[in-house]
Amino acid sequence: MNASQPPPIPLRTTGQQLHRRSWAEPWKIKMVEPIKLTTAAQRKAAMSSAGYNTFLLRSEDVYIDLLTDSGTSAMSDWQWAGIMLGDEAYAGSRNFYHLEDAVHRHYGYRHLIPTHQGRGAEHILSQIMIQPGDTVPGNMYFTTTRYHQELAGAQFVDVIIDEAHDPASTHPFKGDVDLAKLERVLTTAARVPYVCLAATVNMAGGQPVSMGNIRAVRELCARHGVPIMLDATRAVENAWFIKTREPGYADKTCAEILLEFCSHSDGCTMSGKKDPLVNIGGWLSLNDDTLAEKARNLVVVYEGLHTYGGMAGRDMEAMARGIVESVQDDHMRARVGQVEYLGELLQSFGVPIVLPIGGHAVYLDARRFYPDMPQDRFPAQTLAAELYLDGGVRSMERGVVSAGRDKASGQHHYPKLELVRLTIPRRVYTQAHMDVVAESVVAVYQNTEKLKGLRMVYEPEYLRFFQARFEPA
Ligand code: P71
Repeated sequence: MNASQPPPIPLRTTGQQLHRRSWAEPWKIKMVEPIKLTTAAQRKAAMSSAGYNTFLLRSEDVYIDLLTDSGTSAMSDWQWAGIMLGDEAYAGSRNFYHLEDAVHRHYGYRHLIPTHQGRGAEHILSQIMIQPGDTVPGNMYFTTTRYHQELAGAQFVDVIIDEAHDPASTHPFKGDVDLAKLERVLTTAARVPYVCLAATVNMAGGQPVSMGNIRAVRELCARHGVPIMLDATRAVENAWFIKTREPGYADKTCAEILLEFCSHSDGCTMSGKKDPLVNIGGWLSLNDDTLAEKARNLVVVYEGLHTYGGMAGRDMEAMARGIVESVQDDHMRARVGQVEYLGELLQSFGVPIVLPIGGHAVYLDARRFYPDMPQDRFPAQTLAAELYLDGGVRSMERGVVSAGRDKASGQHHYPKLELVRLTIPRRVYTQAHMDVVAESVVAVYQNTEKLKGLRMVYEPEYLRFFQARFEPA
């Protein structure tokens, strides 16, 4: 809690101390969306017909949906008002220029190429920068990011610090790059087209990168003449962690920190569905004129004209306004604060979670829920299914199923982290929802005995976690 927290009040009746929160969400609710409560029998039937994969559930069968924070945010009245001001011209929509202005002002990059979502930007970036045989170092992989790099012919090499792979390490910046690992890649690889730096790091548990680290990465890369491309999907959440954890930044605003952070990179890919508070959209930003020209050429093939890139004018307006709202300190305090609330509640019940608590999600350590379950019985997939069966809470597997198979050997990648992500949509759920989630997780944690895990009965060729099907082992 911050320094302006009021002192505790002794309660007259019991003498207990009432600790006062110094803040709540900086908004009130104007419109509600009803959600359905289900019975245990209904959930059992739904889980079975979804092949024990939470991606295959119908959202109407879900009570509290923590599958993802991607595209699930609630927009503000100001954003909805902007929707009505969409200029749906094919070319040169005014909303594109509003978006360009917001990106320039808050992220600082010179060129904006809109895309339908983050992976659209990853695709364009990978195609214009990567040549077959290249190596792309990054601070842990993200599924779609790595996939597009590999599709363009590159090999991905993880250069994140070791602490990131240890769910119990409380390193405040587990997203940091290990400079020695990076230097090794830069000096030995045939060609490195760019370093891919994500902030925060989703697969590590929503963990941030420090300003000190990106500065050092910048210096190292500059010596080797290698550019840095940021995955800025949750860079504002990253800025909040810098503000609250890194010496020297407490008095700076998120907006100031974000600009400084991005200034150490040469461009970014962005999934607008996260930090920027919209349901769909994304962009690619570049500082280099020649590269931007290439990207503008390619975007018309896959996404749309370079002034809409797959988005409607109204979508671009909502995102331009979402960006402005997302960099407000009050917003970030409540956003990251809610994730912290759930995480601390779970910790107080002894539930094994990834520490420190991340920016967009609380990650359950599935290995410690089922210590005797082999990884090829899919402990995290099992835990996600159990959580749904218990209380209708939908979560996401982030373990061996997500990691996929090694191209050469055909074997599963066995990641050290076998996690279930409870991802909090922005401005959507109340504290009572978080309490119910915690109760459900605790119930599942106390009832792990008879579980034998799952067997994969259908495995799709690409990004298998989305559509794979399972049966109880
Ligand atoms: C998330 C997502 C959405 C998702 C994507 C793939 C599998 C499961 C869920 C998307 C990200 C992301 C980062 C750091 C790029 C993308 C792709 N995350 N970078 O966490 O987190 O963006 O979905 O807009 O194409 O649930 P896109």
